[in-house]
Amino acid sequence: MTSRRGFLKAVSGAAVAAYAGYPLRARAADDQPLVVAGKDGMIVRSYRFLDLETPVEYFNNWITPAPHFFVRNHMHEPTTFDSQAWTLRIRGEVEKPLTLNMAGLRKLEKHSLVNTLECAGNGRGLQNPRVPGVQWGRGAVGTARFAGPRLRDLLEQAGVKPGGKHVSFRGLDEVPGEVPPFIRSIPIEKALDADTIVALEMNGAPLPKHNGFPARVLVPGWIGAASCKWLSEISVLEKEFEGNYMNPGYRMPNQPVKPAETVKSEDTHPLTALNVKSLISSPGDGSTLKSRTVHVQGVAWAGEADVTVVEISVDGGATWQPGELGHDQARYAWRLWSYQWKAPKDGEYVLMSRATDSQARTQPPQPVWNPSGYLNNAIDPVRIHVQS
Ligand SMILES: Nc1nc2c(c(=O)[nH]1)N[C@H]1C(S)=C(S)[C@@H](COP(=O)(O)O)O[C@H]1N2
Ligand SMILES: [Mo]
Repeated sequence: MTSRRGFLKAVSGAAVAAYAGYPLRARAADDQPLVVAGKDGMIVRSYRFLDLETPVEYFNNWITPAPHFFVRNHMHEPTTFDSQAWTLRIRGEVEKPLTLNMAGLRKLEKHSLVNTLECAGNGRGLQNPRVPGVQWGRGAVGTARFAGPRLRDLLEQAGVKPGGKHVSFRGLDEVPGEVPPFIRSIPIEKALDADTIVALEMNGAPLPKHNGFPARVLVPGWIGAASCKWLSEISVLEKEFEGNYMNPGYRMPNQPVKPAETVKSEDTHPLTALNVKSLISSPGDGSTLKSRTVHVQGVAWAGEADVTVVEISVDGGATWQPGELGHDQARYAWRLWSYQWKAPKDGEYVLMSRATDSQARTQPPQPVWNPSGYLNNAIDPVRIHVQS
């Protein structure tokens, strides 16, 4: 937890001025976890490199509007956004290294898909004991329609050599000081998948700056970190990229570990697809309801798998009833869900939602603790007070 004083020290002066569009508006008392509301009601988790979280009550649409889409930056966003001068290089284990420009990319067939993007660290701040990193609550997730050419069409133009087994991406973000650049790779199979694209558009408009303008990779169903923003270079590699953001970053222990244990690198694996997970967007945690008729709603997603059922509990997890899934659906996209409930009497209730997917995965009651707080998909309790 960051105290108010600590926070004000951290963001005083330059950082605040740099993000003048994100004024400080609301904050908790000194002993409370820091919550700063920014532009469009977004929660500011970091100003140094902009990290914006979506308040859960915004998750009542299948498509998240761009101003409400979370932002996760590891470094400074690029300062120039000239899509005319912008080029994308393809190099490495290819027959014919290429440099494409925007016009070249627009000539390729456009593929469009709705994808739920979630940061691997979403829910990190809810892990106990606390681990270092951005203390995300629940809202480092969102769903958008992404469109652009298929990565495989680009790779086919360049001609992947038989030895090409992984594909790495580099963006134009500005690397501060000693920090290594944000480069990660994905296996060639996922790179050649018909749904992996170089996205030029989000929700029918050019990508917003914060979300990777003019181009980003979109690796559907996988952790957000796979989808490199401000894309400038694609390299075909013989083996997985070796760098900070592949190892030790974004890895999960093969076996559960306890907080004090150290984990050897060889006992870990890189994160790929997202977990099964759900959230209650309404009613809000801690809210008082004036009616006993309660409309519970939220979202549920499962990465590369499909959500099969969302169950709701109104008694703190003792009993569960199936909710109703929304009509909007697409592979890799979350489902809206809802549940109508009549509270038998006034009082305090604990609501929970629990999603299960086509791989028979279901949400655990408690976070599966890990040293970097990744993929927290624990069932989340929402406390309400009914006072009709
Ligand atoms: N170049 C670049 N790409 C990046 C990042 C970054 O810092 N630099 N952050 C990654 C992470 S960790 C996530 S979760 C997603 C977030 O995408 P968004 O900011 O569009 O929500 O972008 C990924 N792509
Ligand atoms: Mo992330």
